Amino acid sequence: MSTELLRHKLDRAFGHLDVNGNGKVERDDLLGLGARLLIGFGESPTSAAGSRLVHGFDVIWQTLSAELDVDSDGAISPQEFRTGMTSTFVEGDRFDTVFRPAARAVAELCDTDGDGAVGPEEFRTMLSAFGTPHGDVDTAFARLDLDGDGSVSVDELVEATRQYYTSADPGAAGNWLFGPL
Ligand SMILES: [Ca+2]
Ligand SMILES: [Ca+2]
Ligand SMILES: [Ca+2]
Repeated sequence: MSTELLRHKLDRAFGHLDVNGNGKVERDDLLGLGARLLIGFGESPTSAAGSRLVHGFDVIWQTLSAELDVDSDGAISPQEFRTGMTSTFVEGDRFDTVFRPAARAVAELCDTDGDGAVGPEEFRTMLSAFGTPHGDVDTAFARLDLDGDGSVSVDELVEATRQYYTSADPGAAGNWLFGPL
């Protein structure tokens, strides 16, 4: 177990969420990330999959601001993020109620043909929304495709998300969700 590893992953996650790069995570960042995913997949925000995603990101923002924004300035600083993510989702075990539905909404958006599996192209579209360099995407996909059949199931993707944000196990496949650490 490595708390250093988890801290490193959370710092990277902060970078994913700070979409406009101003050093803090605000509501606009979450909306921006959701919009990037919708545009990437050509999905309307009012479709069933689109509205699940928009709702999921809204719930995440509501929760992050309620739990993590300790000084109530409407923004989450890197320090607030690191401390709050650990107490709320790693030790506090709130992942399943808050993150899991949003992770599932993202995974289902990626599964464009609805067969329960995400292929390399769909995965590439997802990771480009999170800013992962193109050269790292195939490495990440190979690590997540545990049985090597060329696809990652929606369930595996949701579990990988949980591992990325909450696991301190250096051997967790989900550490590779956004490419090499
Ligand atoms: Ca920001
Ligand atoms: Ca704050
Ligand atoms: Ca597979």
